[in-house]
Formats: sequence, C-alpha cells, structure tokens
Amino acid sequence: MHASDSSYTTSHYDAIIVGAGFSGIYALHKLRSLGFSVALLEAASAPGGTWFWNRYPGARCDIQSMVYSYSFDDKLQQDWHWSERYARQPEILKYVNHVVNRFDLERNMQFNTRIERAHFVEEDSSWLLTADNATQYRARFCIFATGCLSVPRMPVINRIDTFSGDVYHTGAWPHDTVDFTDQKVAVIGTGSSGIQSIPMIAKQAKHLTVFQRTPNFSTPAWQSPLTANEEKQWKEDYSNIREMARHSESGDIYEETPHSVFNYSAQEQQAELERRWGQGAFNLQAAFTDLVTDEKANKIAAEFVHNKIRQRVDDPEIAELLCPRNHPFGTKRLCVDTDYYETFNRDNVTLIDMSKAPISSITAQGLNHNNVEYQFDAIVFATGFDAMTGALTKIDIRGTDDQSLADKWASGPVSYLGLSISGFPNLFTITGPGSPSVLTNMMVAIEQHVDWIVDCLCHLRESNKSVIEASPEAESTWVKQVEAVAQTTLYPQANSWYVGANIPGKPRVFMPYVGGMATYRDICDDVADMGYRGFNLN
Ligand code: FAD
Ligand code: N01
Repeated sequence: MHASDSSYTTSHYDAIIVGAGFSGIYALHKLRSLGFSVALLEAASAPGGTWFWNRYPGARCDIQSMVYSYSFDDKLQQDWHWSERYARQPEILKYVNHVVNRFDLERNMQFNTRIERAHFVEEDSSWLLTADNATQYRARFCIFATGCLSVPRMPVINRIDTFSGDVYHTGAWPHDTVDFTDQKVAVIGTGSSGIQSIPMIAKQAKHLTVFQRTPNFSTPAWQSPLTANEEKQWKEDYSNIREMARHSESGDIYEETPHSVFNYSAQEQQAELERRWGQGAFNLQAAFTDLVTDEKANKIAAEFVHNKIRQRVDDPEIAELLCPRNHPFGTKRLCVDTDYYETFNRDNVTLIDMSKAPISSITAQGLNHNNVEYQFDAIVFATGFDAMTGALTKIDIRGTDDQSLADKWASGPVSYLGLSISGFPNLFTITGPGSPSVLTNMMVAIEQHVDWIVDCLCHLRESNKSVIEASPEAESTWVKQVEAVAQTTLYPQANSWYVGANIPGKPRVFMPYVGGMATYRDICDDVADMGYRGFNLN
C-alpha cells in the first residue's frame, strides 16, 4: 500500500477510532485525555451507535440502566438521572449526547464518514483509512469500535423488493415518527427486537400479523419507574456496585450462585426459579450453575418458562406455538419483554408459524406464505444483524503482505483475546469476536477493552515502541481456548447469531468467549502484566 493517494487530503493522527457508539466515545475521551491525537469517524450523522440506529417502538435496554451506563467517571454517574429501570431508546440516546457534550468530544468526531478501506502501510507501520466521502486518514493505531450488532440484515426472500407499502428494519428505523394507526402490519422475526416492538405495534395497528420461524425464551422486565429512593440507594453504593459488575462473570449485578439445580428438590427448584422470575430479565438464567451446561438442568428451566407462557397466553394452541423447543434455554440471547406473550391475547393480533414453511415470496400487496396471500400496509423486518464480524468484513481491511481480513476470517473469525489479529499490527477491535462482548453487560465489556487498549498504547509510548502485533501462536492458542470453553456448554447447539447461523453461508463458529467477564479480565490483565505476553513489540 502506498503512503497516500494524491487525489485525497490526508490527516495524520496517533489513533483513529471507527464508530461513535459507547465504545468509540469512551475510547476517544480516554485517549484524548492522555494526550494522544485522535479522530473518530462515524458513518451515521450523529453519535449513539446502536441507540442512534435502533429507534423502533419499544426499543430499550435489557440490563438495568444504572449498570448499563458508563462507570468511568463518578461525577457523571452521580449526576445522571435515569427515569426507568430499563431506559427507552430516546433516553439512552439523550445520555449518549450528554456524555459527548459534557466531555466536549464532538470536535474530534467526523460524521457521515463511512470507512471503506483500512490498509496497513508497511513503510512506516501506520494505517491509511479511506472513507466513502473522499477523505483519507492516517494514524499509527487503528481502533475498530464498529459494533457487534451494527449491520442490519434483510432476509433472503423471493421478490423482496416488490412490496409497494412501507418497509422497515428495526435496526435502521427512520427518524420521523412512524404511525401504524389504521394499518395492517406484518412483523417478521421474533428475536429481542421483534419481542420488544410487537406489543407496541399491536397497540397502534388495526391488525398485526406476526411471522414466527423460531420462538424464543423471554422473561418479563418488570419495567417500572426508578423511584427517588431506589436511585438514592444505587448512588450511595455506586462504586461497590460497579466493582461487583466488573468482577462478575456477566458484567451484570444479578445474584450469582455456586449451586447446581440438582442440589435441590423439585419443589425447591421451582421456588427458586419462581423467585428469579420475579426479579426479571437475566436473573432466571443465573438461578443455578448448570442451566446452560447440563441438558437435564436446562430442561427444568425450559419447562418452567413453557409453563409461564401457557399461563400468559389464553389460547392453548397459540401458547404451544410460542414455546421454544428447538434450542436449549439461554443458548440464544434471552429476550426481556413487557407484555409480549399477552399481546397474543388481543383480537387484532395473529401469529403465523413459519417453522414448517418459509415465506414463499413478497408481493406488491404483502406476502405469500403456505399458499395464503396476505395483504399489508407495512412490513417490519425484525430479522437481526450480520453479528460480530459483519461490520469488519464489510470494510476492505488489509494487513501485512496485503492480507485481507475478510480472507483471513473466511472460515470464521480468529483473534488474540478478541482484541488483536495476527498479521494486522497496531489494529485493535473493541468487543471483537473471541471476547465476552455480547454474552455480558456490554458496557462493562466495552470499558474493560478500552482501558486495556489505552493502557497498551501508553505502555508503547513510554517504552519507545511503535508497533504491536499478536503472534500467530498466541492467536491460535486463544482461538482453541474460546472453542474449548464453548464446547463445555450447550450454546453451540442453538442455531443462533452467536454461531453465525442467521446468515446463509457464514461459517459456523461460536464467536464470543463464554468463559465469563471476570475470568477474561484476569487473563487480559495477566497478559499485560507479563509484558504483553503473546504480542510482538517493536
Ligand atoms: P455500536 O453501538 O454498534 O456502534 C458502532 C458504530 O460504528 C455505529 O454507529 C456504526 O454506524 C459505526 N460504524 C460501523 N461500521 C462503520 C464504518 N465502516 N465506518 C464508520 N462507522 C462505522 N447490550 C447490552 O449489554 N445491554 C442491552 O440492553 C443492549 N440492548 C441492545 C438493544 C439493541 C436494539 C441492540 C441492537 C443491541 C443492544 N445491546 C445491548 C448491544 C449493544 O450493541 C451494545 O450494548 C453497545 O451499544 C455497543 O456499542 P458499540 O459502540 O460497541 O457499537
Ligand atoms: O435479531 P435476532 P434481533 N424468515 O437475530 C427471524 C440485541 N438486542 O434484532 O430464529 C423468517 O435475534 C429469526 O428467526 P430464526 C440482542 O443481543 C437486544 O431481534 O432465525 N424469519 C429471528 O426470530 C439480540 O440477541 C435488545 O428462526 C427470519 C429474528 O428474525 C440481538 O440484538 C433488543 C428470517 C431475528 O432475531 C439481535 O436481536 C434488540 C427469515 N428469512 C436487540 N430471517 C434488548 O432487549 C431471520 N428471521 C436489549
């Protein structure tokens, strides 16, 4: 790669960050405050990442906002007021903008700038990035904060472009208000996005038809306003709570247990599951140590949720259709809902089971499924993302010897710690494949990665080194470790986006590190303490 192309204006930095979600924003703040010259480039017109793009009705977090937020600045967390237990998307976006303004970050951000190429320049060990708007950027270090769930995916369906009504994807929702009043609406997909949006759309639409290929396990959020007293209690103990979250396996603060389900009688098991159900969200998954490692234990939890679904849904046949049976409980991201199952008790909602027959085609008026023609005013695709690798493999990233990252990852992503890739010196990924990322409270994962990367850059600066690269041996050992730990669980059994099963042709590899946040943090700290073991520094 040549140092620059004369048709572009090139700016030079110590570090370039790509992506203005929670990861990129914190990385920018931290690097800049330590004296690095840095620019952040973002495809969108404003910061927010996930919370900029996912504006569908019902979008909110599934980790309590008091912990699904930055912990790096005590004054920030003490000053900010969350109105509800799980904040809605507009409030999270408001928080993002508050952070950007509070730390005066926008002056180092460039919006409407989609990076299309990132090439390593061997002559001087720098990265040259080229955007879609004819700008180029050079930097010693390149940090991809491009997100695990940032490339929305439209399914492959015959004549998908022929619908004459309104088409939406939950992950690229319009900024203008969408009003479904008096409309016949279809939602395709029943993952977390579908499960959050379906109850809201049902309340507005004349009729809602839900097309479900695979039912998912969902637990109630028990959403409520955050009272002044609750907020006070959180804030009085904030630093302890944050520390607990950082050193937990999930990055969240639900009760962890040392007990197997088999330590209890059947009655005690049900009582504990009931208690956890009452706490909401991921508490259920953490009820016993072996729910996602032992098939018999898993069945107890699955059956518990099936019974809850049967209680919540009036029509027994619909209830059975909503009970997940083709994957173990917890092996797809657990969904967290408000009135999801109850929505199917409404007169204006129909559930269509697609498990035996896919949609045969989209038509100008709607769609055809199982020889039935459906007519709609709007179709909502809640069909997910090219997760974990999509945002990176879309970019033409080339390392030493002009090696392409997409080629290197053709059989599945490989990395050292999900942070660094052999053959791609001075390049870092925040929450990359091979790190706990999507299996945790991602705020904790993000802060841990950013802190580690920034410490690493400071170490290089202090030791007069300018190049760091993961060794092929360390990378290969880590990939085997990620795979080995996944195989001790039931996770690989599910056709989830964790294994790339939602994208036809994507290699089936369990991508996140399932060994837990606390264990992973210790490994990363140990690597740094041992002089960046597994990396070559020059
Ligand atoms: P993102 O927020 O995805 O930001 C990445 C940014 O990079 C985007 O703005 C994108 O436009 C930009 N980008 C990508 N490619 C390029 C390019 N080539 N050039 C320029 N810019 C580029 N996690 C939780 O832990 N708890 C939750 O409750 C939770 N809720 C979620 C709800 C939804 C609807 C979704 C989709 C995800 C949720 N997640 C949740 C996961 C969520 O993605 C993370 O928590 C977090 O917001 C990720 O931040 P990020 O900065 O790493 O990535
Ligand atoms: O996407 P998904 P998502 N025909 O991939 C179906 C986070 N998140 O956007 O399972 C018919 O989970 C597909 O069916 P199947 C969270 O990490 C969090 O909902 O492949 N159906 C599935 O039902 C989450 O896990 C929140 O059989 C098709 C659905 O579309 C991740 O983002 C909220 C199809 C896709 O589900 C992704 O969630 C939102 C086809 N051709 C997102 N193709 C919170 O609550 C796909 N489907 C915090």
